[in-house]
Amino acid sequence: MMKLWKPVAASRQALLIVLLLAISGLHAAGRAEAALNPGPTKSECFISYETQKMECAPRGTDIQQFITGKTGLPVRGLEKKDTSTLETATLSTHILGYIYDDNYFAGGTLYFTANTVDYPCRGYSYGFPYLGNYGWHDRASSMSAIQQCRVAIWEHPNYAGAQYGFYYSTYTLGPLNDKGDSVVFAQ
Ligand SMILES: [Ca+2]
Repeated sequence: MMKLWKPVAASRQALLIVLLLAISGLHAAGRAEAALNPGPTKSECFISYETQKMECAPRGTDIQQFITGKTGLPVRGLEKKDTSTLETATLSTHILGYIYDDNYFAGGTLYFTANTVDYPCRGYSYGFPYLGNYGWHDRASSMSAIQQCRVAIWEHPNYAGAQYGFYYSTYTLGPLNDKGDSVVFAQ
């Protein structure tokens, strides 16, 4: 028994060290990935047309409360499916639509908003001239608009180069997949 004990103890110790090394390696890999891919994948972000600035909250935050907290206005348009019954007549922050990291409306999501009394896009258009300002240079792969809006994306900043849209929603950006730099929401 004594002869067997030492080798077993040694191999257990070795196994423990290997496990610890593996775990610390996984942690290091996780940190590296987080450093390379910051922002929207870890959070919910919206861009206000009025300020052209992006505000982000940790993923899982109530986005309606978060946007209201930033704009000081009630939020309309988060009800993605039924847009016909939305009430207006008070100044509100309206969701215009979304762009997504991946095809089929998946992955990181970026919200776009505008403050208006009426339905947004009814006679108005809302431009966001450079997605690179928000970490979305050549990144979007699908997009959707809500209420009475449609959305288009352009290859370059300031609505230059190839255009894809306008669409109410599109699960692909076709030739502009991972190549879009500016968007407009309009009727
Ligand atoms: Ca993408």
